[in-house]
Amino acid sequence: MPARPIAALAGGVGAARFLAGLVRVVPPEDLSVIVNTGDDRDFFGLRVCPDLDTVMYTLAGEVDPDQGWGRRGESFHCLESLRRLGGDSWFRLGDRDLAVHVLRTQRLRQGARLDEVTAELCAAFGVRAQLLPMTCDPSATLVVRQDGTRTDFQEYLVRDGAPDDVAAVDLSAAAAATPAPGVMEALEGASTLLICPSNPVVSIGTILQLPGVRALLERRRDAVGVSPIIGGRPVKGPADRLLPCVGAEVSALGVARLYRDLCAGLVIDRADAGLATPIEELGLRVRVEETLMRDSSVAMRLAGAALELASPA
Ligand code: FO1
Repeated sequence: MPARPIAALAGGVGAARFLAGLVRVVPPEDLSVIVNTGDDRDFFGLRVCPDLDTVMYTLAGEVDPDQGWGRRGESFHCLESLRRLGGDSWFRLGDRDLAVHVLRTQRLRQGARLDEVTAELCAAFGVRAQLLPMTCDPSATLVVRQDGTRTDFQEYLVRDGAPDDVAAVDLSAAAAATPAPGVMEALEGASTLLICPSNPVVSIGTILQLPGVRALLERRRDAVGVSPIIGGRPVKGPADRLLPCVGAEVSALGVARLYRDLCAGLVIDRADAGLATPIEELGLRVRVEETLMRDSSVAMRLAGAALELASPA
C-alpha cells in the first residue's frame, strides 16, 4: 500500500486535538499517525493504550471533551465495584472505555498484533486516518525518581500526581523495540512530516528512541513541529518536570533545540513571539500562531499553519 501523504508523531491530548483540526483541513485518508505506546500498561489483566485511545476517541468525536481523554458520557460502575472489592482504582477506567480494553486484550490473546487490533478498533469507531502504534513490542517508559526507584509512567503521572522528584526518564524499552509494521514506511513515504504538540520527552522522545526513527527524521530534516510549551509552561502534563531531565529549558526555545536536527520549522504560540528570532538562529523556520486549542477552529488554524510551514511557497 502506498504511504499516505502526511505522517505525524503523536502523544495524547495535545496531539489528539491538533489532529482533529488537521483532519478538517485535509482528507483523513491522507494521514498516518505514529502514536506513542510508552504510556501503555495492563490494568486488571487488560491492555490499556492511553495515547492510542485518546487519539482514536478524539478523531471519532467520542472523547470526553473536558478531560481530553476517556470516553464521552462515561460511567464508572465497574471501577467502583472493583474498588469495593479491594482492587486499585487510581486509574479512572470508565465502563465504555473498558469495553475497548476488553476487546483489545481478547484480540491480542488470539494472536493479533497491536497494529492490527488498532486498525480494527479504528474501523469500528469510523476513524479514517491511519493510527499506527509506534511498536507492537513492550516499550514501557519508566520514571527514575530521586530516591532511585523506577516507576511505571502512569504510576508517576496519575497515581503519584507527577511530583518533581524525577531524576531521569528511562526509555530503554523503546530503544530495544522494533517499529510496528508500517511505521518506517509511513515516515519514509510521507511528503509532509509533522510533530504534534506533545511532550517532547515522554511522547515524541519515546517514538524517536525506536531504532531508525531519529536517523530517518534527521536525514529528511523537513519535519514541522508544534511547541507544546506556551509562555514557559506546558499546556497539560508534566513536561516542565521532565524537560530538565534531558537538559532542556522549559520553553519553546528549549523545544526548538531538541528538534533542530529533525525539523525545518516550528510553530510557536503568540505568547512566545519574542523567541522567534533565537529559534530562527538555530536554522528553523518559525510561525507564530495561537496554539492553545480551546476549540476546533483554533485547532484547524494551527494545523493549517503547520502545513503551510512545512511547504513554504
Ligand atoms: N489521566 C489522569 O490524569 N487520570 C486518570 O485516571 C486517567 C485515566 C485514563 C484512562 C484511560 C486513558 O486512555 C487515559 C487515562 N488518563 C488518565 C490519561 C493518561 O494517563 C495520560 O493523559 C496519558 O498517558 C499521557 O499522554
